[in-house]
Amino acid sequence: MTASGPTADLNALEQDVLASITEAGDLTALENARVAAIGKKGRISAEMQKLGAMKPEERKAFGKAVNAVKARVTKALDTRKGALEAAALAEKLATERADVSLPVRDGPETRGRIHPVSQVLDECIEIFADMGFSVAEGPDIESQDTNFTKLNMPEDHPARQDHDTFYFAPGLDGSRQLLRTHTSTVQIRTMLNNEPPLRIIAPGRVYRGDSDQTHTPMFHQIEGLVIEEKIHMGHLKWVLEEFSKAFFEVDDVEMRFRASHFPFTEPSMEVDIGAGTIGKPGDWLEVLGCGMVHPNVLKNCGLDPERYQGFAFGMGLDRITMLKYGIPDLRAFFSADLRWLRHYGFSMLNTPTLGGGLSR
Ligand code: 2U9
Repeated sequence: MTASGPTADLNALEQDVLASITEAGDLTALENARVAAIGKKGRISAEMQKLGAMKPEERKAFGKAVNAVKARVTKALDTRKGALEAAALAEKLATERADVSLPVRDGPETRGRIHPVSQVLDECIEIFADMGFSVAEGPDIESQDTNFTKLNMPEDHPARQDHDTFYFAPGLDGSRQLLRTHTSTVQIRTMLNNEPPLRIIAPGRVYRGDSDQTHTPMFHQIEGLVIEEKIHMGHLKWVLEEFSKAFFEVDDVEMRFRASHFPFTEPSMEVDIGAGTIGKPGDWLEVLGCGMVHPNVLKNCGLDPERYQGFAFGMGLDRITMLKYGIPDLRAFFSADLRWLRHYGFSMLNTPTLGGGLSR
C-alpha cells in the first residue's frame, strides 16, 4: 500500500530536503538548507504548524511522522556539517604552510634589546644550573632579623652601619623593615624552610645608600650557597674556578684567594682573577667574596654545625657584566638610554647556552 495524503507529501518533502543537504557544497550553503528546512519559516516548520488545525487522531499520526522527518533531517544536517568542516580543515592544512626555517621578520623581536645585566644573569644561571644549582628568590623588603641578625650581625654589630641601609618607617610593633642590602636573605629563608642538602644561587636586586661612579643605590648581586654533610673549601674553590672559566669563556683562569672577613663566613676570602682573562695581563680584578658558612649562621637557621657544613659566595652582577663586556660606567646601566642599550644590549634571539656558546 502506498501512502497518500499529507504523509505522502511529507515523504516527498523529506527527499527534497535531504537532497538539498547532500548538494550543499560548503558550510554557507548548508546553513541556507538548514534555514529553508527547519528554520522558523522553513518547510518542515510549516508542516508542523498545520498540526493545530487537525483533528486529534490525524494530528497524532501526522505529528509522529513530521517529528520523525525533522529528526532525520537534523541528523543529516549534523553529518553533512561534520564532513564539510573536516574537508575545510583538510584544505586549510594542505594550502596554509609555515616555513619555520625562515629568518625572523624585522620587528620588535629583532629590534628590541636585552639589558646586559639580564643577559649576564641568564649566563650565570646557565653555568650554575649545569653544576646542579637551582635558582632561589625572595622579597626585596625584608626584616632586620633576616637581613642582619640571622647572618651573625647582632644589633650592635659595626658591619650593620657599613651597609648604608634604607629603612622604612616603624610598623605598629615598633619594628622597622628595610630594603635588603644583600641577597643573603634568600639563603637564610632557604635554610629555614628546607632540609639539606642545599645547592642554590640567589640573584636579585639589593639596595644600599651609596652613589658615585662605581656605586648606585640599587644594584644586583648573585650569591650562592651549598650545604651538605661533607662539603669543604676544595669544593668551593672548584665551583668558583669552573664558574670563572665558563663565564669568561676561557680554558684557564688565574685565581687568587685572599684572606678577608665577613660576619657570615669563617674563614672568609676575597677572590681576584688574573686580568689577562679580559685582555689586560699583569693586573688582578676583584670579582667575588666567599667563605665557609659561619657556625652561628647555621645554628640561627636550625642546622647543627657539627653535622652540616657549607660554603657561600657573593658577587656583584653589574660589576662582572662591566668586566666581561667592557662597559665603563655603572650609572649608564640604569639610565634607560636607548642608544646605550642598542650598543651594549643583546638580541633576544641570542639565548646563552653552554652548548651553543654563552655570548655568541
Ligand atoms: C649565607 C651565608 C653566607 C655570601 C657572601 C660575600 C662573601 C661577598 C660581596 C661581593 C660584591 C657583595 O655585591 S658585593 O658587594 N659579597 O663578598 N658574600 S660571602 O655569604 C653568605 C650568604 C648567605 C646564609
